[in-house]
Amino acid sequence: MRKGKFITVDGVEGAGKSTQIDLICSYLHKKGVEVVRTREPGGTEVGEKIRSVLLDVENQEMHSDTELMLMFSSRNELIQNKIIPALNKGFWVVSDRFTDASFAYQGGGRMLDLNRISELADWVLGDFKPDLTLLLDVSVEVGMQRIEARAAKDRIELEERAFFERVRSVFISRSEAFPERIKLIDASGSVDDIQSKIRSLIDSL
Ligand code: Z5A
Repeated sequence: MRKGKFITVDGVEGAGKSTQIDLICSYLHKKGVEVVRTREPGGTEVGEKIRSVLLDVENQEMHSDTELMLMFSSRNELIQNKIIPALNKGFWVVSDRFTDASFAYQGGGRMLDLNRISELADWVLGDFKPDLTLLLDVSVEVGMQRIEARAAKDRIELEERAFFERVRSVFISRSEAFPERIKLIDASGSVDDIQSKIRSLIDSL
């Protein structure tokens, strides 16, 4: 029995997901809600090992289907061993990225067939889905400017700009296709303005 709520946060690099998730978790704590924070790929012992393989710049030859299946392998581990048990105990779960990212990055970025990704999603998730997805939307340019000070890029961050434009475009299409679940938030403004929009969506949960 699912007693807690499941919130996912997604968007292109530098959209401010980590920054906003910090604030979401402290907001929920203040309201007396017990929160489990996680991320994808990763979030479990096995998932973090899969994440290292996925983001390792040495793995340039990885086939796109392999990348997709590793994303879903990490996700399966996270759902079965962390998210569902936490929701059943009444905790809320906030995840930095989830399945929408596979449609955006592997479907949009890598141009894999979206129907095949849907089949995989059905296989791994069945009817399981987030209660709320916050899609933080910024232009690729702004997102890249925000993270350019970072020391090193991971394997996926090394992609060219057109890749991230396709990623963003699939994210936006999904928010239009699933407006009840995915709320697109203009994330180009200040951290506080974005957080206040997020809080009103969370309050409605
Ligand atoms: N991936 C995939 O391909 N398929 C999948 O199914 C899944 C994932 C699940 C995981 O990276 C990679 O895996 C990711 C997608 C892929 N690949 N790429 N590229 P990740 O999620 O761990 O990391 P990321 O996506 O690259 O996130 P990020 O770069 O850490 O960005 P962020 O969390 O959205 O941003 P942030 O760290 O909160 O903020 C970035 C900087 O901007 C920081 O200096 C902040 O202080 C600043 N910031 C934040 N908000 C603002 C505002 N509002 N104004 C100004 N500055 C701000």
